[in-house]
Amino acid sequence: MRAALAEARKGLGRTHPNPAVGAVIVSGGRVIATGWHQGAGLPHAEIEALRALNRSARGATIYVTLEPCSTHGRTPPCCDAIVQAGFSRVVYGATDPNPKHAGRADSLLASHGIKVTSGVLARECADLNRYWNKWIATSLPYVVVKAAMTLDGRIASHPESRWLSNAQSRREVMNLRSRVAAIMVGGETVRVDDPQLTVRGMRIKKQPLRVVWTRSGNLPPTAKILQSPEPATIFQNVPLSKVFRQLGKQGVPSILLEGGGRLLGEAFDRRLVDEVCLYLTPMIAGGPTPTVAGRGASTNEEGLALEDVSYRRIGDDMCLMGRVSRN
Ligand code: AOF
Ligand code: ZN
Repeated sequence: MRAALAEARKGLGRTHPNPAVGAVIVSGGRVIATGWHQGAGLPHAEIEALRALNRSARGATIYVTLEPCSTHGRTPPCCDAIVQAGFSRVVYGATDPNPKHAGRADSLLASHGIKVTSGVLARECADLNRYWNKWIATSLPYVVVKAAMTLDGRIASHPESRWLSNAQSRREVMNLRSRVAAIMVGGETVRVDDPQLTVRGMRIKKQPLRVVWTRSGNLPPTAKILQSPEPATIFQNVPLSKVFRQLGKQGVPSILLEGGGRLLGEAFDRRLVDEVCLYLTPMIAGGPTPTVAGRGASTNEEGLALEDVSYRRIGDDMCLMGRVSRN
């Protein structure tokens, strides 16, 4: 299953609005084929592994990170292919949260005499697709906040900030961008920072959709985000929850919010954030540019608690990641 997870990771960020899935075929204790899902409309991981197999699958075991699908979507059901190929055993990790498939594979495969083991490394397998898991179950995108800030919580994104010269932090941000379907900023960030919001320095299949949330609609026509590769989508004067709902319906499973303070303030005030990724630079800025503005919390209890928090050192910077606690 670890090998199947490694296969699945190859698809991270490339499969929207489908999940990243990996599969490994094993016979006589040896891996005889591997496969991963490369994009919506393309064969599922199980089929990719079968295609890579240069012999019969009869009697073999297939390991898949996600429960094999059982109905027709853009492609035929993998359960059928597994039965036809003659596998004697299926081992999968996460149950498919897609209501069309959820929990149906076990009895379907068992009725053909196939031994099924589920839940192997289930946490890792589900975690890999945590963005997609939310979207497929709710039609709402998974919202990640990324911000670079000083120790006193001020925005640290201006070009001269030391953080931007930290090559590793930069690479990580590109990596994060490459895994989401859309990147969004507020109008003020466009006016002040004029960001490109593209993935650079790595090979990707498609640039994420770029989105601007603005109250005034007052954006400089020369702004980079309004130029190539494709002009940004602009939402003017639309409540944020409605923006997310609309993007979710359009097939955007994940959104990265990159500031500024007003956008993040609104997102946190309305409890629309699922995960945060903060880069802290050892610098005190002071002054009036909070990373997160908005109404804010008046008590600690009202504040948003994070869980599954990790702290990583990157040179002199620190990267803090955590998920918004739903309790
Ligand atoms: C994938 N890749 O390897 C597996 C998936 O429209 P389709 O035919 O591509 O079906 C998409 C659904 O299939 C998806 O929502 C998920 O529930 C299931 N399994 N999907 O994209 C895969 N195994
Ligand atoms: Zn499938």
